[in-house]
Amino acid sequence: MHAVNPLDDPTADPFAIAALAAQRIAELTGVERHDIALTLGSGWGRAAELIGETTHTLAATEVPGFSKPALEGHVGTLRSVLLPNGKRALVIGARTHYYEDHGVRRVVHSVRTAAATGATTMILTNGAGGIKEHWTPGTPVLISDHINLTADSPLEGATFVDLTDLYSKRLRDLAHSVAPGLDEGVYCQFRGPHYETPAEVQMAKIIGGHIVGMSTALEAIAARQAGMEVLGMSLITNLAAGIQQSPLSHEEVIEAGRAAEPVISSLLAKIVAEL
Ligand code: 8IG
Repeated sequence: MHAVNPLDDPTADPFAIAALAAQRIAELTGVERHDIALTLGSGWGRAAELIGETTHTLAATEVPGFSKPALEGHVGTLRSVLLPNGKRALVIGARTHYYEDHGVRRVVHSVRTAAATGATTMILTNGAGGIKEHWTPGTPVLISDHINLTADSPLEGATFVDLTDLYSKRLRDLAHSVAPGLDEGVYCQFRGPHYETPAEVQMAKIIGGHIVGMSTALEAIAARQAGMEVLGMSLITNLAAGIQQSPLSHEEVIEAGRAAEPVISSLLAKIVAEL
């Protein structure tokens, strides 16, 4: 059985579906509004346990517009977490990637839903490749800006949205205060799902990129459109192709994420505690 996703109807209003999804989350959790939202990418999952008390776990498929995760290691759940300071976090463990080919509306639905639940801060995390040689696998990096190489946008029609300071300086400063020495870099979103060629990595470097990945930029744009303040963090699980001499393997990437998970998750929890 393949359930129909309402976002696949081109005449549907994606914001109305996000509002429905938020309403469903409120019904299922009894939590009227969430203050912050976190999308936990590979390597970041444990942060869900460290930031506070999970009071409700929903299968993403219970909420309109969400779909089953395509990838093992990506948990298809939405959690409502009560933070020690009394705030509420919506933890999104169900990312739809652009390379899944369901269209950009499905990619950014979780972000729009988070905004519709009331969240004003969006924390986007991912596993990614590093272009700076001193970033050994397991290094967390703050995203300072992005280059969107998908040639796509979540904005539809003549919707002009300013992306200056998209990755909030205020939140980056806060992260630096919690974790002195945290590095920053410009995130390049490629379509994937193949990793880059070494020549493409050199291109990314020349145009100002430091991190290569397959998510986050499109999500960040949607978050800005929704008026949210964005914090982006990458876990460097591998050096990008050609920067590291050995071929990239998905298994190694998963393993690097697993090894770094306790450290980076507690780092993220410390940042969330300061929000
Ligand atoms: I984990 O090297 C991870 N995700 N595009 N390139 C791209 N995405 C990634 C990489 C990488 N590593």
